[in-house]
Amino acid sequence: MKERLAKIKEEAAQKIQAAASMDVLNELKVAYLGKKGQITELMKGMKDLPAEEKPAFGQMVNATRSEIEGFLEEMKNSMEEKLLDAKMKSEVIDVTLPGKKKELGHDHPNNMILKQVEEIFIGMGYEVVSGPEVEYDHYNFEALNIPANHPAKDEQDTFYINSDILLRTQTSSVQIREMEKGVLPIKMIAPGRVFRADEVDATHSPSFHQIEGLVVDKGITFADLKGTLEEFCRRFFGEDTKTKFRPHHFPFTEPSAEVDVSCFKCHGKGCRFCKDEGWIEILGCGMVHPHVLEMQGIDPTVYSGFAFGFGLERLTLLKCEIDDMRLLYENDLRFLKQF
Ligand code: 2NL
Repeated sequence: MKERLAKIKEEAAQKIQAAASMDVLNELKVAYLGKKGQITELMKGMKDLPAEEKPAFGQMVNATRSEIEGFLEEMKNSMEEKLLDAKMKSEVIDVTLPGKKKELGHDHPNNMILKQVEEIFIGMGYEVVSGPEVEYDHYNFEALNIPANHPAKDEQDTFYINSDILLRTQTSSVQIREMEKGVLPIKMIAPGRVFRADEVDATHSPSFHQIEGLVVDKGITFADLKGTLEEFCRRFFGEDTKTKFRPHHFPFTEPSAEVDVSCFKCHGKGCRFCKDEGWIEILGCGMVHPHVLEMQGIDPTVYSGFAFGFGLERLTLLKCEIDDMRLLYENDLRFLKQF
């Protein structure tokens, strides 16, 4: 029996030494120490031995078992060490290799222009305020003095969610919400996305951006409106920019005007930017209609205000010399990288 155990042990030691992988090692463990392994089988034979031989036999088999366990453990450790070694070698980092360049993007042209506009108004003491894009008819139309039969309310111009809720067509709703809060004076701009049921072409898109401005305080006059917008135009288009206020009509302002700036390209001589007119139309404005103030609980005999609105894309196309609005939405890097 002693010889048999010695032989098993020797054979196990050899096979374990020669094992080429963890899998083989595990198979050997099962073959010797498993439920049907050689050592276990030997133990099972113990019941046929005379009682006095059992303890010595048991001790011998257990000793062999521990030794084989020791061989397995040792081999396992050395294998793990080798695997780790190989892994370390394969993952060596060559710190002398040139680094991978991180491509840094930049603002979208629309955002560059938005930041320029915001900067100018913040410099004049304005607050930048935002509000919901999905809006109640009340804030988008009614509170702005736009009657139910107004053409802008036509389903062909406005995206309705239901008869009461729509996608805002102007950011004026943000300013109505601000007036509704009842904290005066107000000096704010409201930039944001607006929606109109327009077909896509070089100058139209069903979703574009607007920047509206509102000032409400005691003693605000058309002179304040004019001075503010002239100053904005000079800062944005250049110091020598001239402005022209043409009478216009909006339901929410009275009086109302549209503003043209002298062409910043040809300085009024006529070129393709101004379509040979020397002037470029850029915004609409006016004194807030007394009824619009009244509807928000602001007394028009004590307070007055002016408001204005322009399209962000229009400014971007002009300032960045882009001739098709669709380019702003296609996210073609070849286009975007030019700015
Ligand atoms: C345009 C004209 C304009 C306003 C927007 C406004 C807002 C309130 C009250 C009164 Cl809360 N008016 N906004 C006023 C005049 C013109 O935008 O041509 N936009 C592209």
